Amino acid sequence: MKKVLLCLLSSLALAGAPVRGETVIADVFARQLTSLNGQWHVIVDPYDTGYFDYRHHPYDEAARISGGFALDHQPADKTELVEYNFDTSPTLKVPGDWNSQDDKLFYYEGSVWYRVKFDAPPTGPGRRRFVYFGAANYEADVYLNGKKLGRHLGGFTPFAYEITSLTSPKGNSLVVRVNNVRHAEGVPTVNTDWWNYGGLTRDVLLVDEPATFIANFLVRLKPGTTNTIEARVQLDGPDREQAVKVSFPSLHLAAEMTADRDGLAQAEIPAPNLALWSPEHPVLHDVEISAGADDVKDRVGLRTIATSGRDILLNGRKVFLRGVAIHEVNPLRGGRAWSEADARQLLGGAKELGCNFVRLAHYPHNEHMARLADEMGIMCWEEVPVYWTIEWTNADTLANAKKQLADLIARDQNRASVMVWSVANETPVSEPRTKFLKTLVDEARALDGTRLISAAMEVRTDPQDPLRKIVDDPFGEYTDLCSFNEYTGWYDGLPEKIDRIHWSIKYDKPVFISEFGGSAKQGFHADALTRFSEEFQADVYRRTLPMLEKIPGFSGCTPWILCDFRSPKRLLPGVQDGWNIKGLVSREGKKKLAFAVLKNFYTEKANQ
Ligand code: GCB
Repeated sequence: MKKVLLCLLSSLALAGAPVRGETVIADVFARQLTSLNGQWHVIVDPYDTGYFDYRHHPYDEAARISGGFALDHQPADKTELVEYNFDTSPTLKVPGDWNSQDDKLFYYEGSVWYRVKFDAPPTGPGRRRFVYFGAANYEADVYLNGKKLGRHLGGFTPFAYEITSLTSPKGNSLVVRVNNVRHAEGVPTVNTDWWNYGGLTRDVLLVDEPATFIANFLVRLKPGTTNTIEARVQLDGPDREQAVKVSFPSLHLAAEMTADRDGLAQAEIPAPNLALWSPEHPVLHDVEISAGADDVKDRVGLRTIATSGRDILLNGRKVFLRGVAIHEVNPLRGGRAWSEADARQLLGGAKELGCNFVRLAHYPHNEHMARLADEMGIMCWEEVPVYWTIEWTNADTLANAKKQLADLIARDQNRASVMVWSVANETPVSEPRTKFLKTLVDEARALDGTRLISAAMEVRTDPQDPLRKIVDDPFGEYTDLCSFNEYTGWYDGLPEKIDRIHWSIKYDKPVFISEFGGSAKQGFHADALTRFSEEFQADVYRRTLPMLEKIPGFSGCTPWILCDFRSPKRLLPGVQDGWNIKGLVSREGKKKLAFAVLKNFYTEKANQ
């Protein structure tokens, strides 16, 4: 398949501006699916030649199709100059980041055009078809048979477009321009301590649905109760005012309702003697939702999470969060984690440490993580990539962050394991920053008032007393947890300082230490004062844990971090070599000494 390059006006149909918006399809793995995963042809396009003409005008905006890689069909006129060809281009695996698949793309930040061909038997009357992307980092322009479906921003949340009337029985061409260039106004922005993996990093699926279908649903305990299930179902399609049924076969419970004009159906179902979800008993109940020709199944846990003074209460009982932070990377394979097997490996590591909690840092991880956490009995903190500096006064940046948060909540709101929505990490205190984050808190509470809201805040040191650590970030007024990252003994002094510090914490809330730790090169042994030795890192843990125990309201922690991970900011040759080595487990999967220190602490905690 070829395409015309050069900027010639054309009389062919338009690629044009976006023709459709995104559609929410929650619980996607329970749908009627055709996977488009596999080897896709790719064109690496550092100058965005397929996107801009030679005057640097986007072909999309000019509504011209000459040039541009969006189209993938034979030019009618064989005399046209064609300077690209998907068929003879190399391939990359989808899902997968490009950096870890091809050495030449290891540091690449730019555009890669992906193309897959697929057949699509007619949907039949009264059916609809969508193309669904689990995630694409960071910007994705999606075209089907030359028509633009839309542009999606944000590298870690799902999106779907309707393609019902756009597919042919044979030889459809789905083209995606994925661009991972960092932008000051982006979420995240240009500066992060993790690798900017680009590509179609999660599943790409065709989803077939009836004309009116169940777009999303929410099943949870009615707030303030443990004996009433609240169900909400959102329909999408032309016949919204129809009967909806929600049933829990193993509980012998069901409710029938009718959706309103907006497609929203709601019910409360009395449910006495419910077995509640907890890490010790991660009981999941089958749930079936049906509406007209559509039918979706899931397994959901039911539980309550709340705070009372300085305590975190799970199902009304005080709980200590024995956690660890995790990046969405598979250190052994290198690159982004995306599969259920990857999730099992990462959460298995947390289990082995004795964790009942994980912080999924610093962006939404793939859906398998929370699903598996539901099954394995691991509570989760989920986060959006509002990280370090962000353009706090930029309305588009705020809209972007809000959308990422809303899309994450829409995807994971039925996961009992998710206890915390985190709206930010280590953002510098200022009025515009606090206003920005407060908007996100309001958004999260409006969408889901049943989970704890937090953010990883920063600690400051008393200018008069270097041993006095102060937590008084004004944003702490708005969160349910008083969570902060603290690196005494690594970025601040030597480990012995840890024993001497004291705390002034403004908030009468549960105190959660969202990060602490230090770096160690696995296998490098020295005395406990030698930086980057396993002994140094173990000493940081040995001293930090008892110090934290003395903080009133200390309710849990997620030390930084389970596994070493690649970071372009970690450049020390022979030691870091492009890796952040604060992991308790190395890139070879080997445990460092600190692993056992934390594990022992958690074992004692679990037995208290
Ligand atoms: C932090 C950041 C985290 C970094 C870590 C470090 O405070 O939240 O993203 O990777 O410190 O290793 O310095």
